[in-house]
Amino acid sequence: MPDYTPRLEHKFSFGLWTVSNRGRDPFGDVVRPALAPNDAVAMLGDVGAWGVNLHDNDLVPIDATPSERDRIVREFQRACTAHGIVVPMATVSLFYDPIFKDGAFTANDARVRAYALQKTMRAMDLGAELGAKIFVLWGGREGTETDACRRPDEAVKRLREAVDYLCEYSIDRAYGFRFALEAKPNEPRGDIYMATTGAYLGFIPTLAHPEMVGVNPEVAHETMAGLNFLHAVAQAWEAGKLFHIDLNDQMPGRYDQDFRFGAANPRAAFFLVKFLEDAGYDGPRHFDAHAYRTEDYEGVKDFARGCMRSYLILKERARQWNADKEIQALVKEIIGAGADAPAIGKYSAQGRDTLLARRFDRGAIAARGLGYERLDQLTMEVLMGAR
Ligand code: GCO
Ligand code: MN
Ligand code: MN
Repeated sequence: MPDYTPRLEHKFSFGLWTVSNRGRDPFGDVVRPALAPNDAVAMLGDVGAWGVNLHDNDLVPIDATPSERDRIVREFQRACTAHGIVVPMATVSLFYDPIFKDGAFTANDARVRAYALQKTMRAMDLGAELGAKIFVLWGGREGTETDACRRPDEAVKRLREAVDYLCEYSIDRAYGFRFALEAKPNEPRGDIYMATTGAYLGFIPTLAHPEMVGVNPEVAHETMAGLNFLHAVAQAWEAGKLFHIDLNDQMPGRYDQDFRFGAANPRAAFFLVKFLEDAGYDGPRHFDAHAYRTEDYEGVKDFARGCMRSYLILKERARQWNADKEIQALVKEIIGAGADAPAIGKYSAQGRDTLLARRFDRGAIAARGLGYERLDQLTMEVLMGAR
């Protein structure tokens, strides 16, 4: 029986806001009592997690005095040390306070934009103090209900100006942050700018310090839009931009569900875990999800353990898939098809002439069955534990 115990080297992290989620939704109030940040850290230590991530205000209330802030941070650091938990990522809440009702970096009121930068710099100070090296920016309120309010290209310019400014701040203070931009198509705004990970991958090269900026794709966010999350992750990985990842689960076309990792679509979760493991992604495996509203804090622990355990089970299934002789023979055959085709590679006059002169037997090539049904069934059997 393989061992599915989470270990520090697996780099499983949870947002402070995830295990502390109290189950409030637009239709009903909280169902769980408040969980103090230090108790959340104790819980994460207990379930075997490696890291905790936080928004500034998950830890420090927005109106805390500097001395209150320092005391809270000290006590939190003590709790992290006591429970063997690190802080790999920090972020900033630019969505909760009413001042952000029209967005933060893209808001029309210049005071809101300036305050958003000030708040983010302070959140970076906090993150750096806690040892975080990744800073996530999720523009939850950067969007619209009506596009009459501003030109969307103006929003892109404002966002660029803000990210450029924050890169300079990180350099100035020698924090060494890598920024991870997180896309979401909607919720809480009617539409959010930079709706997909791909949109951010197009935006990053236009920045002053593109090398400092990558993405933080989230399963639920591409899935809400009916997109293939793995394809977004793979594009980010291939571009060297997969700085962080938010794991959870979601049914397409629904509200933002934030289910336990693997709960809604284990098949998609399998291909994702297989990709991350095969590619050698070595960043945090961050669970940005929360327990069902039906649960008490014992249920929250079940939820947290379940996220990590499902990841490890899928990782073991991926290992099995890679070691399965029948599957590997099929893959080899599939990938090796057409070995006698003229090489493409880099453009050259000789290559061009060879390719232009080549005759292709379209009928014969198209007539060949590819065996993907068999391959997929074998994959499903690995996944379902039948092999
Ligand atoms: C959401 C987002 C957030 C962000 C978090 C970090 O849908 O609410 O996923 O949970 O990940 O705010 O910036
Ligand atoms: Mn989310
Ligand atoms: Mn997220």
